[in-house]
Amino acid sequence: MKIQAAVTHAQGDPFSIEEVSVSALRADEVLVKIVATGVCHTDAVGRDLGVSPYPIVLGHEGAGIIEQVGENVRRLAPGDHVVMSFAHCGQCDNCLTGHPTVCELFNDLNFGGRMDDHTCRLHQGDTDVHTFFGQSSFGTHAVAHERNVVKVDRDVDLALLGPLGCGIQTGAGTVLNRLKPEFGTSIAVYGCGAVGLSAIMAAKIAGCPQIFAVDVHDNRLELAKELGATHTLNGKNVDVVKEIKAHSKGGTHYAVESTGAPPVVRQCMQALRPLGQAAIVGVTPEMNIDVHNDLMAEGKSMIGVIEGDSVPRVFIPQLIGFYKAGKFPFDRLVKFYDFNQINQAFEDSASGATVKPILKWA
Ligand code: CXF
Ligand code: ZN
Repeated sequence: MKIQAAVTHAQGDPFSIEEVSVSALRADEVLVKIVATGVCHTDAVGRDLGVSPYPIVLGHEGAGIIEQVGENVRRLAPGDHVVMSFAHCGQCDNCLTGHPTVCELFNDLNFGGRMDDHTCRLHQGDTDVHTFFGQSSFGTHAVAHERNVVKVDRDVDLALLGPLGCGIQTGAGTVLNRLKPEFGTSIAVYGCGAVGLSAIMAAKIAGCPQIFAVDVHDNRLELAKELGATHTLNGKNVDVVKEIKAHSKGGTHYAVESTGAPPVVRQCMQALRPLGQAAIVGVTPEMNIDVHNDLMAEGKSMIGVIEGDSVPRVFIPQLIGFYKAGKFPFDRLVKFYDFNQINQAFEDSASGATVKPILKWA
């Protein structure tokens, strides 16, 4: 079949909406008519840094309606509302023990440009067009392995839900699935984009009485406060480590670092109390840390977390439950754009004008 999709032809090229052909479904795949799809920073990385082969259709926060299922698919049926998440093999030890975010084939399946059988599902004439995160949701339709597809309630606006498949589960899952702060413990969240703000909402759900939000933009800090931060710190104006230590009896129990900026990663470690744990979720360039002073001397730990250590088919319905109960108002982060404003949506994401753009087909 033929679809319309935003194609990236070469590294750094703007998106161009073009006709693309989709090969027939394989037995374990589903065809999803995309209603809307979120824009994540990793899509900009895919466009600009050559992490996956070109030409490619990016997009990995798709939400839509099942249009067709392969012959082995029993769990999903045409008409189901779904969110698509990251690809994983489902067979390795990490997948089988409930940690598909560290699937042995994670990089291959999400960034390798091909589906799990190593073929390309998308083409333009004789040219292979590569896929991203096993979905390529920047199109009118997307094909995914049924394993990566989460059935969701019909009584929630489907257009809102795509970002649960990546950015939002990354922030919320890091707190609720990985750090699991004990009731009464404190947390600091560095960076108030979609990931950081989702971590703040999750920390409120977990019952953290002190939630420190750190950013360099006052409007983000305002929003952080409305979503649950008890203290906001603008890193441009204050000594973040000193302030956090002063207001948290010597440092927080937990931290989530979402900026990926080395000086902020260091601050995040220094503002932990002894035995504190920091989850690193921002992609950080190679950097040095003082292992003795920042980690060992005070029994601290630094944990890498991908996609909130989530099992999407378990965690995304839980997040929707919190949203319906008014405890997880992630709709406050989003702004809708028509699909053909895709380049504008990326500009607004990069400038910080929009926290979480969502592209919607008319
Ligand atoms: C990514 C972040 C970088 C590592 C792979 C997963 N998550 C989403 O965009
Ligand atoms: Zn993402």
